Amino acid sequence: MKKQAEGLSLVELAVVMIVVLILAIGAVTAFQSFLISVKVTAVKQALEQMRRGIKDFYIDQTLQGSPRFPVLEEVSEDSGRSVVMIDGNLPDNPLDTDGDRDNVVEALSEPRGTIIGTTGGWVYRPRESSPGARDAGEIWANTATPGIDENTF
Ligand SMILES: [Ca+2]
Ligand SMILES: [Ca+2]
Repeated sequence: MKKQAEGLSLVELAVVMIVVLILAIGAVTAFQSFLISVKVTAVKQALEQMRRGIKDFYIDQTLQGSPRFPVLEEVSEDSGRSVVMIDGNLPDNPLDTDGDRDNVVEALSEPRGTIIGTTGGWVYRPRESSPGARDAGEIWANTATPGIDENTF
């Protein structure tokens, strides 16, 4: 009896290609969620550093006898350096998608987590939103990626 020709039939080849395709899609999806988790971690670290810097600024001012939170221009890096960061570099919001990822906009009476405008970056509240609110010095992400909601961090 003659042995069947070696190699894959068209149907077998198609099955192999489908399996490879499914594996590739799985790898891309896993890589994308890895990238997102890196960005989420970076947002949390940036917020932690900025919040610590703002708090330290307030403590410093208090020790000098005139307690106050930094104004927007002192938090922002636009005038050269951010006074709340040791190295003067305000961190980027990695989930900001425009060219300027460390821009800061000012919150007035908006509740914490509110997205203000369309420039992304961060939202900073230099003064209390209402008398006695005790929310001055808050900072949050000015972006709300679906499924992440980093503005609530
Ligand atoms: Ca920066
Ligand atoms: Ca921006």
